[in-house]
Amino acid sequence: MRPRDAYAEPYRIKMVEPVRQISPEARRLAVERAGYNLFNLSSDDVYIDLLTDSGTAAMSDAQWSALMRGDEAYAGSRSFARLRRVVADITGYEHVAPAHQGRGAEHVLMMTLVRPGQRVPGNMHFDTTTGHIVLRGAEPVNLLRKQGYEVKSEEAFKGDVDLKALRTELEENAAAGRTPFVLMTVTCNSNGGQPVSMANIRQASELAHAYGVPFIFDCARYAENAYFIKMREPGYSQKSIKEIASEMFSYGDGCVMSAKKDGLANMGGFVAFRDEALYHRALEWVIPFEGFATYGGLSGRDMEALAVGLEEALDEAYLEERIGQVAYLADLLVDAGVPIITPAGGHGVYVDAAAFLPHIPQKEFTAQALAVELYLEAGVRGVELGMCAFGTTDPNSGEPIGPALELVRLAVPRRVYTDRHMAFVARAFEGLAARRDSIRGFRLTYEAPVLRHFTARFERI
Ligand code: PM9
Repeated sequence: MRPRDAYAEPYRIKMVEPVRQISPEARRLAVERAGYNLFNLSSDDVYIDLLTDSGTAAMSDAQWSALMRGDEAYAGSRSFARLRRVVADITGYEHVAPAHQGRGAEHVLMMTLVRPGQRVPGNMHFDTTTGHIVLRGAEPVNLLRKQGYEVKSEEAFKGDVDLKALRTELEENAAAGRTPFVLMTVTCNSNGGQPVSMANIRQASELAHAYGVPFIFDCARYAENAYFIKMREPGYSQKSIKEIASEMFSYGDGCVMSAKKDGLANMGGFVAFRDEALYHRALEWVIPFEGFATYGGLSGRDMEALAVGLEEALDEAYLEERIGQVAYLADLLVDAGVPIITPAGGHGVYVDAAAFLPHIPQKEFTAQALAVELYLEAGVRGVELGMCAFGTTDPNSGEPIGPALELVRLAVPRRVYTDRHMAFVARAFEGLAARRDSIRGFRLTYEAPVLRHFTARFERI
């Protein structure tokens, strides 16, 4: 990767959205009202919003213009035809059904292919994916290579699946009809936006196919994954991002996408399959839950913006800037002594809350405590990815079981913030470090049965 000052943003800023920082006292009141859950904050009370990179991208002038040609026909929309062509061109999957966003696409996929009692293996499922598998009465099985769980590392592809474990999983379950498909998430969000190598994708796909099991991508951040392959995997440096993406998809049978990430759109998603019969089965779930086959919960203008965004996200200059900005924030944090997952992932920096606040036990929601304090310190909103998002309860003892990693993610929206915003975030951590010993943990006062982190409420211990 070139140094940050060897190039500049490959765009000019044409429009701005004012943000303001409210006072420390106003932040204290706001977070208290929110039950110490940053999802409950009003965005007006947030200065720099790193909650998610999903649906938060700045659209280009080409995307804004494309909105005007949106065809709002209920059936047979030409905007859908355009979106379908772009998706088929990138993925090679001709049979495309739009969905309102990623989880809509996941719902369709799980209802189409998963039966109660089955097991769905993958590198590491995202939380909504896990939720949909569980809601279907099946079991999500994360088979990330053990290197993927190491916080500090030089590994180039920490999103790779453990091929030996995948073989065992398939050996034990596929023949008995317990494996509906293998799901590969690129990049792997849950362990830090870490890339998956082409070699691993190819071998995992060969394994799945050897056991007669389809190989499906969760490709929310596939363009970022392709950029990492170009930078890091031997044999790919001279290939275009599109060529790398096409090779990747050639190993699969279909995909689900939250297009709010590498689609550079504010809303949208889709499922796409190589097999037409599978697509028709999926439509049985698209139509009742998402909408007719040619809009799937999206307006024509959404589909136009998405069709343009999918192509823009393949631009190498854009990807260099995007991934370079995340790496820049990571470098600033490392220089400030903040423990983070290294190497930095594609869409955000993941702070190791357990190492930053070692005095707060995981069952007291260490990462939640750090996320709340970061907001109080500077009005910066990150997101907890730890005990609240991924914790479970031991059915026998009733004791909480924490995930391997206790993280706060600082997700960087695409084309939205400048490097000075990043510098401000890093500086906020210096303030936090100075008073870290006084930071306390939380206990839950409310939790929903699935995806509890979106609506949980807490009180301070
Ligand atoms: N990811 C994220 O912030 C948005 C929800 S949590 C604030 O990382 C993958 C890999 C995702 C993902 C969402 C979804 C669901 C599926 N797979 O949010 O429904 O990272 O469009 O997508 C979020 P939707």
